[in-house]
Amino acid sequence: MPAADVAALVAAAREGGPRAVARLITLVEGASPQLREVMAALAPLAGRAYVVGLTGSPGVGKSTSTSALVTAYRRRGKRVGVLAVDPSSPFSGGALLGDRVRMGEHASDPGVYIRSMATRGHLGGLAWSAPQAIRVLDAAGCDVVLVETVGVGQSEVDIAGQADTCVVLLAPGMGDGIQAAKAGILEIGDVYVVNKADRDGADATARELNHMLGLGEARAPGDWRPPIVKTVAARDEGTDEVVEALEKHRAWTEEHGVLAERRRRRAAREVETIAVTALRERMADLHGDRRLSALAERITAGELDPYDATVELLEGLTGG
Ligand SMILES: Nc1nc2c(ncn2[C@@H]2O[C@H](COP(=O)(O)OP(=O)(O)O)[C@@H](O)[C@H]2O)c(=O)[nH]1
Ligand SMILES: [Mg+2]
Repeated sequence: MPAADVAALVAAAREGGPRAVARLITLVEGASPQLREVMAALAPLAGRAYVVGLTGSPGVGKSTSTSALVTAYRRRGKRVGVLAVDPSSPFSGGALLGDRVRMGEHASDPGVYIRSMATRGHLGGLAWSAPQAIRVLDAAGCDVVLVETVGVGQSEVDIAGQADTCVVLLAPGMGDGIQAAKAGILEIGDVYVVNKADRDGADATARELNHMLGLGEARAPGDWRPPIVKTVAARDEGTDEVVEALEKHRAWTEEHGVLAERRRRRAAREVETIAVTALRERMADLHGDRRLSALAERITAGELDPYDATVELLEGLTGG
């Protein structure tokens, strides 16, 4: 691909050009040679969007709920970005095909950007590319960015760490209650949604969840108590209550300095990820490198121990 005119792309994206937004995301997720130029151009524009993460087991209704939330925010006149990340899917399409169908109703809406990421095996993984895609949507003027991810706990994308507000979805009859404790979702949810409330067991799931959330109660007055909202996403029931809960949480995080703290932590983690990725790249370049074999020789000759050798090696790696 020929080099992109980054300044023109960013300007077009800010005007709401969907193709410019798509092209920018492609540039940042693919580690293109222009990645740094793009990120530098975006830096002063980002930080305005409200980032909402939605997570939960496959099939609980994340995509359906996301689509309903898009509709709700559009009704409120907000521009919305959607990032659907599925670290478990090796295909760009397969697992997300259903999402594309569900998101279909928003496809022609110029106030909505939808992007799927299923780039497993990418150097640095999604933890590396998701924040950059979020930043593009943010800079493009999205008021809200909804990030759908699968797989709480073992996910490459720690969505709780990437979002301003993290929504954990459950559904009755999926054994979620027991899984919840295991996967540690009781710590990450700012808002809990029991979807599929049209099915038996929704009240029991909500009760169980409430009980489990209550057990960890060591909250000071003024602390955030995650609400539990029951929804039927497939019929757009309860969506307004979810939006209300999100807005409340957002206001709370702003008031208590939590939002600023979360964003700082997010930035720190991002730098860490980029640094580790860069270091790993340089390590990979070392195979067959003379520096490494020279160190190895000194170790086998008893002149150097592996720890001192590592210090020497790392100094050489980071110096350049
Ligand atoms: N009965 C019922 N089914 C739902 C509801 N929300 C979503 N579904 C269905 O559950 C299935 C999985 O939904 P999806 O949004 O793809 O779940 P995801 O894997 O978490 O993204 C789909 O067949 C949806 O139509 C709901 O509120 N009630
Ligand atoms: Mg989905």
